[in-house]
Amino acid sequence: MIKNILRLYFIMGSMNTQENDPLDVLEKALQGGVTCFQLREKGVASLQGQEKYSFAEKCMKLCQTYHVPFIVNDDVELALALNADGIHIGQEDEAAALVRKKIGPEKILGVSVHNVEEAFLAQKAGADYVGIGPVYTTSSKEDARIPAGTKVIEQVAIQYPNLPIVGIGGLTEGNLVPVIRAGGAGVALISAIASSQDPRNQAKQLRDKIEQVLEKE
Ligand code: 3NM
Repeated sequence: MIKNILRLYFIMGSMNTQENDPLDVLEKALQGGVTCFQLREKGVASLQGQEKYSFAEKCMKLCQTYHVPFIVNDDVELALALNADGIHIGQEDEAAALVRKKIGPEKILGVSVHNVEEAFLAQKAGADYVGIGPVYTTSSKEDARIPAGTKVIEQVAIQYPNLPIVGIGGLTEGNLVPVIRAGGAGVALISAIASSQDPRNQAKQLRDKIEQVLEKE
């Protein structure tokens, strides 16, 4: 179940779409076939307070229209206030076990990890999936680590075959195949869709590519 929603995992904040309307980009991405959406309203120029809440609510409603899970990055209070489908946290955010306690057993919990040990701890704390990256160089995360290729994905997939993995960082239609071959259930990406002039078609092409590769695995 979780593996299916990780196939094409779109992440975006209102600051990621340049001159385009972020809600329009999100709707087109949903029409193109993204399987999950994470609101990552973070960093310079991100919305705060009531503006953030209101934008998040609009994103969630769009996701509901297209029956796509809506995940909130790092803001447990917002996720609970909206009754979002889940939350995604990094290693620097609140501890995963505490977040699991706050959100209860039903909501999706994703945790960013960078090695086998962190993956083990995330699973133990109740994570439904782990995000592993950056696979390639990314310009969408200010404090991104050094790109690690697909090595960690492969190691975690071998050690924990039942823990769903999504690869992240610099992924495009042209370079995503190794992530799936390494054992990733899917790819998470921001700019490939958010910076595209044709997000619907871009999402569709990405989704088609992923389905093709998964069929062969
Ligand atoms: N997390 P793009 S890389 C949000 O390595 C995020 O954990 C990363 O954006 C990690 O698809 C990243 O534009 C940014 O490279 C991904």
